Amino acid sequence: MKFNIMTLFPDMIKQGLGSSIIGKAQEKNLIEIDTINIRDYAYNKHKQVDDYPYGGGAGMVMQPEPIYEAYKSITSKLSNKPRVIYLTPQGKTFNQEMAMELSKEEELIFLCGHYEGIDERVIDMIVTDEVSIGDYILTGGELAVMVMIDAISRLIPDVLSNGVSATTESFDDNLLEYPQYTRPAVFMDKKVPDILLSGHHKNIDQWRREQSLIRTYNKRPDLLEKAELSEKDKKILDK
Ligand code: 6GU
Repeated sequence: MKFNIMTLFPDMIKQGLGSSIIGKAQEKNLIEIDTINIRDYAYNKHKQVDDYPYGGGAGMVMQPEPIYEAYKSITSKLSNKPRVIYLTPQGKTFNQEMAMELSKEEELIFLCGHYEGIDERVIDMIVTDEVSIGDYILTGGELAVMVMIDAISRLIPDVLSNGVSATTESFDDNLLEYPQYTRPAVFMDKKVPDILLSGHHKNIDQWRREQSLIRTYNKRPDLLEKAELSEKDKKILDK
């Protein structure tokens, strides 16, 4: 997967995604993250990329030309035009389902806005998807794109070393994950549940399913409406 990010703050992206699992995934060429500095496509000698809003009002608006030129620099050699995702609080709210859908693309382009926004004409011309990461306002799209790239990349084969952990996890089937324990078996008088030390894998699986159901019921009951529940699951929840 290749991610192209149009931004005024490429260092923020490179730093934020340079370490840990996403950093390793780049080293292993499982993903490629290319930042395009919109300011490199400024069209006047002052490297200006924003201007006052027509009609007045507070703040500055990002001008269309540098963004369009940055976009052309990515796509001019491509025969298949990638989707262009504009990060905005006005977009559709990002979730696991969207992450799974986007992880199937070969290449994506992200557009990060700043200031009071972007001239509407260039949004109309190049953007295919508008995405928000939640109902609050950030200073720019950079943190949002980092959130999206992290969530998408961990779904790409081999990015997570443990092949099962991308699937056996919260939200995969709209249930929260069961509780986890590691050594020591007793910590400040608190014991690890006996069943996990029993070695009975079938009983352990059953206990974990129960814990997932109970947790989801207690912490995120809204998710249960979307979960696929067996008759046995329903009986557990009825108790
Ligand atoms: Cl994608 N951008 C900005 N600026 N603020 C946000 C957001 C995006 N998602 C939530 N808040």
